Amino acid sequence: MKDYYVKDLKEKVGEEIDLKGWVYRKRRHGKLVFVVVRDSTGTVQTSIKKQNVPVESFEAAKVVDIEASIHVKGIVKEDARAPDGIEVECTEFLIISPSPDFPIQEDTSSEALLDIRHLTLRTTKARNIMQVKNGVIQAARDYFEEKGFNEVFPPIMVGVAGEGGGTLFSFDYFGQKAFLSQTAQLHLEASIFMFENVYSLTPSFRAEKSRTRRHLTEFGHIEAEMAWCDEECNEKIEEELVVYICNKIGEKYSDELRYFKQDPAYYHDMEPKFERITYDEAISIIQGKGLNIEFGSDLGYDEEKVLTEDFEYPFFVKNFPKDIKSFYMKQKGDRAICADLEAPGGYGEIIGGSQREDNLDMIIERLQKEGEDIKNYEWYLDLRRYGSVPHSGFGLGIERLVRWMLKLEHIRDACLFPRTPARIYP
Ligand code: NSS
Repeated sequence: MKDYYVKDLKEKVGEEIDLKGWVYRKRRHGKLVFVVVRDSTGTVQTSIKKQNVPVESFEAAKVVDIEASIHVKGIVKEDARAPDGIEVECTEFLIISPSPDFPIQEDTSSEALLDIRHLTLRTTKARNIMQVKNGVIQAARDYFEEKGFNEVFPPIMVGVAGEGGGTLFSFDYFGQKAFLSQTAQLHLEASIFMFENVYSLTPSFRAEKSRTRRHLTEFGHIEAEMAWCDEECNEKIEEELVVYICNKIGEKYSDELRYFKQDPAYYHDMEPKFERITYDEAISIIQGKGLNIEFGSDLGYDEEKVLTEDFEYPFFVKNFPKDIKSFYMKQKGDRAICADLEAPGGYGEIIGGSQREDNLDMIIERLQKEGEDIKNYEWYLDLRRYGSVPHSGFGLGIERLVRWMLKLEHIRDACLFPRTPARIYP
């Protein structure tokens, strides 16, 4: 690893340092070459003057390519003209590995950038997004840790559909049909009998054909499940978690937020006081905006877009008709005891949560209605047979949250290597 990182150089004025990184930009003025060096923490200008360096160093600086890896030695100087007020005056300039014809240009199209995503990751935009995503994951873990939850690692290869047969990726598991997990929920439900309050961070998979700006076929899923917890308690945990994450990002990632023209104070000062509206109210808001949605339909991309556009903060939509919701949700009359958390400004759903059905017969009836083979669910049904307790939980889509926080055009940008119906490469 390195001795010096760009972000620390401001404190090293007058000192001799050595810096490893990549060429971000380059300019030449006769006997002087300026190379802006990029590392994981930022960029800094270095100057290579012919009279200050060995001949080979000056020749190397003259020909070095954008994104070549380099190792420079020099003295940190104050320089009012440089972006951070400092510059490294080189005494030595070494190319570690060249980078002829680096394929990213200012005008490279977004599809072409995705084809070379392995190289696009080096851009400031990608770095800033991934930095915030890392902060989101860290903050979520901190929240759960503070609340006494245990993290568990549920299986990714499963034998049951958690979220309906329509979006399952299936594969052959030594002669048995198996699936990539759509949700950790069912296995988290089993885990509450050990830990009471549990959470997991896993990839979830959905064979969604929907090519929207917010659907992926593989996404990062933060899921929690709590014993002895009803809908109110569930919403409180969801709200606290989202606000905790937003506060932390507002506090620690203000530069990244500003890069995306977001006000850190909005996130930093957010409070856990999200509005709650009913499904019926949501339908009338959507109808009032001229969309033709019937009572009893689920909210899709367009509906959520208009529903959320005038809200300032995330809000819950509660009490969906039970028939459009999952088999495991507790029923109350013709409604499910559930709530989706919607992100404002047209971004839409970021969390799906519910109180779980504890009536064994009702679960069996729902599964049969959906054409599921009860045999595969016997283990899940056992959870209701042996010491069942009232419990609730939810799932938060990490890329959806990041997309909303940074107002990204497309959810793909919030993925390291996005997976969509049209993309498994690179
Ligand atoms: O289908 S969900 O609404 N709910 C569940 O999977 C529950 N079984 C979670 C639970 O209670 N443990 O998905 C939860 C969230 C949803 O709100 C989105 O934020 C995200 O997962 N999600 C997605 N993100 C990106 N792409 C796709 N296709 C996607 N589907 C769901």
